Amino acid sequence: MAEQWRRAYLSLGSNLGDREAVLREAVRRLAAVPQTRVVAASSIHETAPWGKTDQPDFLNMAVIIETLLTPEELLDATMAIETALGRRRTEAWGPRTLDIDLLVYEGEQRDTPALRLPHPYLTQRRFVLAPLAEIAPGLNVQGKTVREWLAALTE
Ligand code: GSY
Repeated sequence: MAEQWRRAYLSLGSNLGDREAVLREAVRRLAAVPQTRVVAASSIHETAPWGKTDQPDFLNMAVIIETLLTPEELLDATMAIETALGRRRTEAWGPRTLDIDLLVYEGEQRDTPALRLPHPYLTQRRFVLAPLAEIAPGLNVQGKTVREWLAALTE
């Protein structure tokens, strides 16, 4: 069967260390993942921390990739990049050198402890939607476009 490249949409965030350098290196490393190519990257947004607010501001961005990897293989690859760039999994909502969230994987849904697709917070977080709307405004997520979800946010 012919290989099938599929699109996936990722959110990247950093609020420790040289945040911008970390994000740029993360995009370079995503482009170097086997059987994967980066097709678009948003600008970098400075955002106030959501949830646990007594931590430094984040830099966030969104990336579109095309890949032959399964969602689970892609998750393994993104976790390896997080670890390589200094992520320590200590506090659940605390500061982190790098967070890569898999938001949407074309044609796939998951609801496992390791992976939920689409990402459950995607439609509710401005720090995710605003960068994503730059590069995928018309992406449909649960019946609305990213642009519409962003316009519907109240906070
Ligand atoms: O879920 C990603 C980590 N994270 C972030 C983030 O990336 N950006 C902002 N602004 N707040 C956040 N809170 C958490 S947890």
